[in-house]
Amino acid sequence: MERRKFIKTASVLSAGLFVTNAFSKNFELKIMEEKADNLIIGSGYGGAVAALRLTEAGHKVVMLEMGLDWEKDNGKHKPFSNLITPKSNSTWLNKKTQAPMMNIANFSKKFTGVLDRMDFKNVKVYAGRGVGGGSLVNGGMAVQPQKEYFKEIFPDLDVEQFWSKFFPLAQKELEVNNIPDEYYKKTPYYKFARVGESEAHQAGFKTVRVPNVYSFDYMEREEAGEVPKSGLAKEVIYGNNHGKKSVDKTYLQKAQQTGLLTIKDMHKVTYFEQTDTSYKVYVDVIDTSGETVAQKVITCKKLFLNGGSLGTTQLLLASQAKSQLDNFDDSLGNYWGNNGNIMTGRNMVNTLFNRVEKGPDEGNFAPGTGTKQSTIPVAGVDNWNDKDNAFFAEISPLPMGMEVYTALYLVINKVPTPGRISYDKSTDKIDIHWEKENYQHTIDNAKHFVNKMIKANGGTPSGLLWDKGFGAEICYHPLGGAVLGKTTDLFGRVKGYDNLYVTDGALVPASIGVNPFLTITALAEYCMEEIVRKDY
Ligand code: FAE
Repeated sequence: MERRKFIKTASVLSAGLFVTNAFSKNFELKIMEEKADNLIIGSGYGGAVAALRLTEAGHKVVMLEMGLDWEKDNGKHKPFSNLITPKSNSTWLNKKTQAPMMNIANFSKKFTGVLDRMDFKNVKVYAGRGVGGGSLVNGGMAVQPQKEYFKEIFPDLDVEQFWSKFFPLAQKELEVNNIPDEYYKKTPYYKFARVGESEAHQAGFKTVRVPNVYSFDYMEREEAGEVPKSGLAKEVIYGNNHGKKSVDKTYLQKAQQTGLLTIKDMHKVTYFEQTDTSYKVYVDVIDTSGETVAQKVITCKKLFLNGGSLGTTQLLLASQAKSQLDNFDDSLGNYWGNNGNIMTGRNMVNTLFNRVEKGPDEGNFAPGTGTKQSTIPVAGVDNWNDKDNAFFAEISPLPMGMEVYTALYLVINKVPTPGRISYDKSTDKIDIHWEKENYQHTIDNAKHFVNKMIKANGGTPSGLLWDKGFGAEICYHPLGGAVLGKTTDLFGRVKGYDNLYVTDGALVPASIGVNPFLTITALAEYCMEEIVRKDY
């Protein structure tokens, strides 16, 4: 019905003209027809890699993004908010912030802010909105997975080629760097991480230092007072105003320099259909309150879906249902997972005296995790090789501007039993089927970790946070739904359809064992190399 409504109006149009959509609930809604050779939906990691590799090879690209281009009109909707005093630009179309904790801010109006949360039974999925996608809101941790686990997840890929070519390429293009050891050891802003590492060692765990896309050169200058502060001024999940190399500053900037990339923000794709030689893509153009102000039908030769795990899977399932696309592989919507995400914490108050006397680093520390904390994580607890309790725990900051005596962790686990995404045509919404069997092991592993930390260092679980201290609902790393080698071929070409591609987090089946964007970028590089070479 919706499709007929849209097409009936659009079919009387010639390219580029406006008309009134008399069938729409909004009487004055305009519909436009446009054309593109290559259309990319979504401007996160997958979309950014596709844009650079296509434009570099001389192909014109139009990219659609449902969120704002935060840099347009001289950054009119910036600065981004910090964690403590968020404004409406922090949050995607909600009058209250939706962070994993500390949601005290209310706004008079909804705004197309930078951080979105999509709530389902048992899981709340976070995503970045705007040109740059998740790279705008994430912590920048650029972690390479364990080789053995990568092999297990992608048995058909040439692992050596990934290690020698695609991971280094992704690291170079994303401008990954490491925190200098000297700086890490002396700055008060990383006391929380040093304490975290030291306590983990006391508990018998191994820790690793983790590369990041936040410029540590910039951060040192922040601390010296030479440049405006960002990572050292509580900015991260609501966007960084400085310092972080989000993909709008790397891949997309390079693609734009070719002169062949056009990015259209505030363009929310609803579904697509196939004609004999092309795809017709249906788009709602929205304003900053989320209202649809115009509609478009964009006809393209090649269509690249890069809306992230949930966005891409929703577009495929919605198009299957509304446009009778019957050739998709049965795996579509399956192999979804939260990368084993669970947040947990440890309350350190009763460790105060321990720490003063003989605490970590031979008593160099005053108690607690510090009043000054960088928002950019650089260390993790690597327990991946423990067969019974395999996990990787990011040592996360909790920059409240005062000593909170709380250690915070984002724990990443395997996902032995993946979930599934379904689509309901009557509501035009997806659902995630995610039950205890999918995530109970993440709670068990997090308990094992926190209990060992408490035994060695004192403290208690952070009972006031989440469900008795274990936030198994919080998902920063949605993965899967249109998986490589199943819903697509081994290079991201959607099975059953020509000229239709997926090159984002939807390709990764449920988990990758570490924070995922470096892997998503490397996979996109690998897919695009083949697609540019063979399909043009
Ligand atoms: P993504 O970056 O989500 O990009 C998809 C884009 O498509 C978005 O801009 C959407 O607005 C847009 N879009 C979706 N649907 C539509 C539509 N229908 N029409 C038009 N546009 C659409 O996808 N990962 C790490 O590796 N390290 C970290 O430190 C880290 N920290 C994180 C912290 C937070 C708070 C969050 C939320 C995530 C974090 N992640 C981290 C995860 C990482 O950002 C995520 O895996 C990638 O961004 C996924 O990349 P994709 O290209 O798949």
